[in-house]
Amino acid sequence: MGAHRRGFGSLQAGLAFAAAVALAAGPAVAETWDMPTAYTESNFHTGTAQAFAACVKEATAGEIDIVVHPSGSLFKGNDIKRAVQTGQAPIGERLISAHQNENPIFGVDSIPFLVTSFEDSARLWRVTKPVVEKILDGENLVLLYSVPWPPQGLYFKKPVASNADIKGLKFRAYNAATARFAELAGLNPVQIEEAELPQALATGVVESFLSSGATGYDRKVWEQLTNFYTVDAWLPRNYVFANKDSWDGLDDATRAGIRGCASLAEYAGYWRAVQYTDFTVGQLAAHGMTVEKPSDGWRAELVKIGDTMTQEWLAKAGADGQAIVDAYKAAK
Ligand code: PCA
Repeated sequence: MGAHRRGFGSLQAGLAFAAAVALAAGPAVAETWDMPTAYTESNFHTGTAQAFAACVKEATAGEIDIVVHPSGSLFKGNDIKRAVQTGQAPIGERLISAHQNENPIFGVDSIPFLVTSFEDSARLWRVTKPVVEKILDGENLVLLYSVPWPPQGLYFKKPVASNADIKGLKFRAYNAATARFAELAGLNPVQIEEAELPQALATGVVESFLSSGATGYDRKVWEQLTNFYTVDAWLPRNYVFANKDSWDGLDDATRAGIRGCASLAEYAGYWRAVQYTDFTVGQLAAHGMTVEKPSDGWRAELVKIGDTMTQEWLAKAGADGQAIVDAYKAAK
């Protein structure tokens, strides 16, 4: 146990420690694992993380107390992976494709139109997971679970019939793929964390973006925007990872308990995402937004951009990338 950090010296960690000592409940000392995440408290990924935390507490008889810190409140989205790698936090959650500049494999879930449904997302993850696990292992990280976001669509404050209608609009990007998409579509991308999206929309820093109905709902974007196009461009994923030293310091039973909770979180989170999709898209409409599919002509333009991005990704990701795409297609 000695190797793990005990939270951030939080009162909670202190109390848990004191309680464990005072009650002499067992040989283990309760340990707080602060878990930074990037997305809002009400988001379904955060709900999944909280359920995972409750499960872990139960499975480890209170030995590991995971405290979820949403909305980039402990570490900003961009800093979470590094914080966990370096042991500043023992566990964290992040969008996998946010790291595609480090390794193109992390961007496989953001190749336009490769995956457009939850079933395909699950199939792609099955062939990607061992590769991601191995990359993380080389980065002092242990992969615990991964849950997809709902399909990605486009948000605007006017009706759009083709790329000509969106030329020059200020566009919020959340990873390299969204930024590249924007460039190819003639939009002006700015990288902005989901936690800062409401502010960026309210102040006019951005006026369009590509994301899920879930994020539009979580961030009440009907306050500024009017149109959501269900493009189903891709389904990016979040993953949850632990610091390897923290992980290696746990005994076998504790690790097995956490693994069980991670499997449950991956399963439940997937179905939570499926359920949240219709609910949130329905809520956009209920708050006055026009929700529709892109016209055939516009979709053809978007698919062409997707083809360019697919070629670019394959060129960057090389044989490893091609192997994942081939295995995914063979599994279909
Ligand atoms: N929401 C996140 C990533 C993908 C999604 O649906 C975001 O907009 O940052």
